Amino acid sequence: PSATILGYPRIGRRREMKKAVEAFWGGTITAAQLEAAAAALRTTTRERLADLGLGRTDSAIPESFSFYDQVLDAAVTVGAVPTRFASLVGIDGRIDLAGYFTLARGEGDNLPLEMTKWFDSNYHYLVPEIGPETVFSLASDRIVREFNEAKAAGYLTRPVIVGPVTFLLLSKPSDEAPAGYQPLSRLDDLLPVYAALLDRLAAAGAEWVQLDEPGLVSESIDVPRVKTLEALAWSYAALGRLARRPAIFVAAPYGSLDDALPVLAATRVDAIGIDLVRGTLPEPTPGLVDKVLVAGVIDGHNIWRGDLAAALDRAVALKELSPTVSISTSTSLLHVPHDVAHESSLGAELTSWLAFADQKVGQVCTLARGLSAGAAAVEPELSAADAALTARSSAPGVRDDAVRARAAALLDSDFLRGDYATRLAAQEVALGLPLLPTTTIGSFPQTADIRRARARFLTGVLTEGAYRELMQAEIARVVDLQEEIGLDVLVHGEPERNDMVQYFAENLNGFAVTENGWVQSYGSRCTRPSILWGDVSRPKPITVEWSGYAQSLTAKPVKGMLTGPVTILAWSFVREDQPLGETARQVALALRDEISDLEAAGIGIVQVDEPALRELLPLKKKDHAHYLDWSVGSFRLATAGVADSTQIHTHLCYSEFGVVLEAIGNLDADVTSIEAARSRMDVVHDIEAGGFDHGIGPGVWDIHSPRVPGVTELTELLHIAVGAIPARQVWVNPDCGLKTRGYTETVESLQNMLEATRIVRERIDASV
Ligand code: THG
Ligand code: ZN
Repeated sequence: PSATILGYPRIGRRREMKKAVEAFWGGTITAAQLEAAAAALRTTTRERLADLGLGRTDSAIPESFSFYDQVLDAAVTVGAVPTRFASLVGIDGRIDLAGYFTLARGEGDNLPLEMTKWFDSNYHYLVPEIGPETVFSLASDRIVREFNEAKAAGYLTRPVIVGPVTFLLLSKPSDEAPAGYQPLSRLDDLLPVYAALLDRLAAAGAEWVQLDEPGLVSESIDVPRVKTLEALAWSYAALGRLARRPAIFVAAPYGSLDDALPVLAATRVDAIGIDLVRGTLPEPTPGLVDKVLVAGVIDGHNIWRGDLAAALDRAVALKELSPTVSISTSTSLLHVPHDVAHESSLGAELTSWLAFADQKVGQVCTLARGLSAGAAAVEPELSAADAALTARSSAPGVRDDAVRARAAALLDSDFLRGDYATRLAAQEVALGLPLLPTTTIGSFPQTADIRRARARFLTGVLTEGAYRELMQAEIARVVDLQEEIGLDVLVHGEPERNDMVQYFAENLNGFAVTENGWVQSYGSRCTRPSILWGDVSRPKPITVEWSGYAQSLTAKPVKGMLTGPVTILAWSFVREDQPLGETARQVALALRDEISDLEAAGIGIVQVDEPALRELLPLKKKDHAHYLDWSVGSFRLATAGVADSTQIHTHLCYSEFGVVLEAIGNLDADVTSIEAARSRMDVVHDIEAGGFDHGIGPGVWDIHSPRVPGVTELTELLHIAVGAIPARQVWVNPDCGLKTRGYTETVESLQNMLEATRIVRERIDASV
């Protein structure tokens, strides 16, 4: 096909799939009804993509549907079900829909597959578990059935599956695997299953199959590069020589293939997808001239309409390397919302700068015409995009001279606090906290009442004054509760926030929020990323009133709660017309003012959360230093304006701290809370080895499950912490915010946490 996309959103324009899947979980619809809803969505998607210009019968339309996650789909297709879930597998080796969801969500004591971030996106995939006991087989024909379903409706579509190399690179060793086990060692056993699948697809009439291999683009996985390249060569030599197979399209989104490109070019694959948005134009490479090159020139990861003429130029340049070039998106469109036309409140101007999934499909088709018939044939579309870009560059708010002047005048000293020993002494005097201070991460459960009040305020049923009173009543309740439980550092509970990023986006200049711009985060869960389109500034204080109110109710310190610049960027759609570091500085300056106002209002502790610090870490090691420089710098810029006596906290989650441990030290926060309970405090040993000397709160309660941790368990975890790290550095807190928890388990768990702290404090006192 001359035009294609690597994948399309699968949650539904009105989040139909989210609703259907959750209805199935809740028992209100049957598996057959859920299958019917999914089939209806796939039908709508194919029709829509054909209407937008993709070919109906030339394999241009990808079959990229998933009920939950594409990596889980691949695991189930090749029969990689962990032993603890063996009972879900029928005698025919298959797993039904309910069993599939059990792998994703767990059941009783059987924990689900682990969830982690998909490359440098905000999408989470499920981590397959592979060990010597894993028996690979073609255990699901869902992919073949979906192809046949399309065929019956008159479409020749292109099945999509995660490729074998990436599948094993993303897997982790199973519980049964010996130490040092590498899932990649099972490649020879896995390839026959992919071969069998390709044979079945060819028999069904598939002309092309898409194997997603983003694992080739990333270096941040602990397999030596040579091993990855060997696996790549071996896999596609094996699949390439199959007697009966569809043409093979290997897609490599999220960056440059680099040294993997010559390896791939030397195999018998028929097409290679090259990300020309994140990656660069490849050098002439032997073998490439015989491949179809799929030019990923439309950004699948962001929502800008962009420079269409430049995108066409890149595709034309690719034609130097092979005569056969197709136009595509750089990644699956999974990362962007469905349709700009669903937004009514963004304003005509901002809307004209945007392209969501459907608009991007249109752009791909336009460029395909341009590539075959010449730029002149699509001149109106290219110049309309250019005009939008020109208008955008000079639109009010995109550039704010005051913001730029302030950023340009920053001095090195604006990024530096005084030395830690002096700060520690000043904070001891100012705060008077006990050994092993107890606190929470910030949010308390968001009850149905809170959500209802917000909805009523937004629709005008509640006045602002009435809404404020309800939120204040909630804050007062949460402060009382924390005093009763006996916590040392209190929080206001964040009832006023819908989402920790969207809330700040709504209150800062330079951001817009969407009404329907839902993007899948994991499973049925979605977020609505904000759009950061202009220079960022703070029209007025945001959180001061809420935190100040909480502080007025108690003699204990109340911790102010902010979201850090990196996380605000990571979970928004960010402008691409300036370096991320520059945008991060603007956000940091706005937060710096907020922190200064909090300080002036008597708040002596401020937490600036950066859960996404790890997520934006570039996939190539050579880019790490630059990223860590601006990301850590923006945090320091936000926080370095405070007095020595003001205590700065930060919170990070989503594990894999190893790679960013040094950066965590460089944040120079007085106290850092991290996720640790699920790994039984493993991370404290890294912290000990790293010589980290500031305050640290390894989470003792895994808040991701409703389970209440007992006093004995919590005491043991605290002992591990104070065994590895000097007790004067240790804080006691849960793993993460409590927003999604219920009150019953919250109160019980916090009470147990306080009791465990009392026991450990006593033992420490007795031993000195
Ligand atoms: N905020 C934002 N991005 C995030 C998180 C966040 N990305 C990473 C991580 N946290 C993702 N986790 C979640 C957790 C819960 C939900 C979504 C992502 C969730 N969403 C609701 C749903 O789909 O039903 C909708 C929420 C709403 O109504 O606003 O529960 O915390 N920005
Ligand atoms: Zn967290």
